[in-house]
Order: sequence, then structure tokens, then C-alpha cells
Amino acid sequence: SGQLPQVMNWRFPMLIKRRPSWALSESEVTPESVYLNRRKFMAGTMASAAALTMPALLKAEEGGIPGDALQYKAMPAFSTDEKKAPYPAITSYNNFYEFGTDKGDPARYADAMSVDPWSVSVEGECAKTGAYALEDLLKPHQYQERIYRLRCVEAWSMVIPWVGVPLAEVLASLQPTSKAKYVYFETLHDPDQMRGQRSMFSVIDWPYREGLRMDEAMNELSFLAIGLYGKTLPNQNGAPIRLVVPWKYGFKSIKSIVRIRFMEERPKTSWEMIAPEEYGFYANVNPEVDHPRWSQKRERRLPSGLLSPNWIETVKFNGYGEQVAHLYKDMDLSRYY
Ligand SMILES: Nc1nc2c(c(=O)[nH]1)N[C@H]1C(S)=C(S)[C@@H](COP(=O)(O)O)O[C@H]1N2
Ligand SMILES: [Mo]
Repeated sequence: SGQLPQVMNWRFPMLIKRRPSWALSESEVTPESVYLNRRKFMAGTMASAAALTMPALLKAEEGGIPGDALQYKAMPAFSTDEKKAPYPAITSYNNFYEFGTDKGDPARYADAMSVDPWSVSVEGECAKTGAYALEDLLKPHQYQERIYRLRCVEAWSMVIPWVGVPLAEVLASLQPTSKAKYVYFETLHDPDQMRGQRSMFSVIDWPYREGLRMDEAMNELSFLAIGLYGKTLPNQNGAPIRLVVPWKYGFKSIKSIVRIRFMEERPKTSWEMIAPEEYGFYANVNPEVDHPRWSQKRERRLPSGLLSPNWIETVKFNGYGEQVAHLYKDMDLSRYY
């Protein structure tokens, strides 16, 4: 009947060629659409989204968080003081297509991935190529906590307290050559552990791939996260190591990295490969450049309630323009989206 396409719209916003209802602008949100949204929350099997609205989770405190405690230095100069999303929200509403396209799938299924031991292959235009045990890659660096905004291209956002190391420090220690103009990353490809990679319906040509221009990668904001709320990352957030690039749409922040390659040419990246007219290589957060199927002027700051969708204005470069705008000063960002 009429219900199903709407539910699918909500559940697969990056895939379905119709504007999702939550991408409606504020002026379009009538009481009826609030009602329909509510119906979708209740009707769907999307337990996680429904759970986000439950008062019990909204009240969750920082205590009792699973994972190994990390030692780190707080970095207020690199942190927002906006209200952090509660741990249960950050860990139950995820995009990690390796485990399925439902926002709740990663929390449900990512435990099938074993993250210890973990090895990262370093390749291409650098002096220190080779296979590194994760500990060896991280050993020389002190962990930091950075509280960043994460803005998904699907027009929702969260404030997340990451623990990790500056990407620039790790890359510098690998001694890139002068030919290194880009750095490329790959996620683990292991269909035995990642049920989404076994799916016949998958649109992604595995492994998940991402990349940055070298100057973007060396920017002080680019971060390799290994933790969340002071503890090691849960698998659904990209354990044991994932990228965080806070001024770009979330899909650039690739999870569970097993390969780092320094390249002379711009690498092909997953969402650009799927739909180049919708998802570009640069993917800078930009309210002035709409997605072809929805507006990027606003975002839902999660967790949001059924009757308080919590729409806020999206800020160019996700509010990090002071640190990164100079990287794009000669570029037409509507062309290089
Ligand atoms: N390997 C991999 N990395 C990924 C994704 C993915 O599907 N696979 N999804 C991306 C998207 S679209 C977003 S918004 C963020 C979500 O990160 P989070 O689940 O930790 O909030 O991860 C990004 N990294
Ligand atoms: Mo995303």
C-alpha cells in the first residue's frame, strides 16, 4: 500500500531516488507531516530511530560505557561546547553499510567483526611502506579528545566526543614523498564478518573507499579516532580506527581502516563511484549547494524528539571555516561539491 515506499524512503535516504520526508524544509513541515513521521517511527522495524526518541535513552549518562578506558588529553581548542549526543544515540543510529543499510544494523551486527589483532597496510608514495600492527602505528602518538560536530549528507548531525590522534602526525611519520598529492583509505573487506558485503542488493563495490587531498589530510582538524566517550570505539562506529573529517559530510569519515595509500592521482571513492552527480570527492558541508534530491540548508541535530524535530541551520564547512576555508579559496564549490 501507500505506506511502504515512505518507510523505505526514511530507511535508505542515500539510495532511494526520492526526497526523504525529513529533508523537508521547516516551512514545509505541517502537523500532518509530523504525524506521518511519527507513523513511520512506529511502523518501521527501525528500532534504533524509535529508541532515540525514548526518554530512557535521552537521559543516559556517561557512566557504564563499554570498552577499554583510554588515556588522553582534552583539547578544548579543537572542541565544541555544544551538547554532546548521548552514547546510546551515537552507537545505535549509524551508517556502516558493511553491516546493512538500516540505521540499526551496525549496532545489531557489527560485533561479528574481530578487531584484535588489526593490521594496516601502508602503500604508495611514502618511505615507510609496509604492514603495521595498529599498536605500532599509534605508539608514538599521544591520544587527544576532540568534540566535533558530525554532519551526514542525509541532513542529520550529532556532536561526538572522539578520542584519537591527528591524522597529520600519523601521515608525517610515514614520510610521504613529494609525489604524494592524495591519500586514500580502505575499509576491511571480509564478507564472512560483514553481512552487508554478502548482500545481493548492495550498491557499494567493496571495499568502501575514501580519500583526501594531501593538504586536507594534513589539516589540523583531520583526525584518526580510536575511541568514543573515553573508551575504545564500538565496532558500529568503525573500530578499531576510523577517519573523522568534521568539515565534510559524514561519508568521508571512513571506518575500520585497513589500507592507507599515498597517491599521485585522485583516488576513486565509494559514494562518488555510486552516484557522481549526487556525491562528490570534496563533499564539504555547504548549505549553499543542495543535494539534487534535498536541501542542505538545515539539519536535524540528533537526538531529536518526535514533536521537536530539532532542525538547525547548516553552517558552511560545518562551522570549521576558520580552519579550512583557505584550502578551497580558488575553487568553485558548486562545481567541486
Ligand atoms: N566503511 C564505511 N565507513 C563509513 C560508512 C560506511 O557505510 N562504511 N558510512 C559513512 C557515513 S554516511 C557516515 S554519516 C558516518 C557515520 O559515522 P557514525 O556511525 O560513527 O556516526 O560513517 C561514514 N563511514
Ligand atoms: Mo552519512
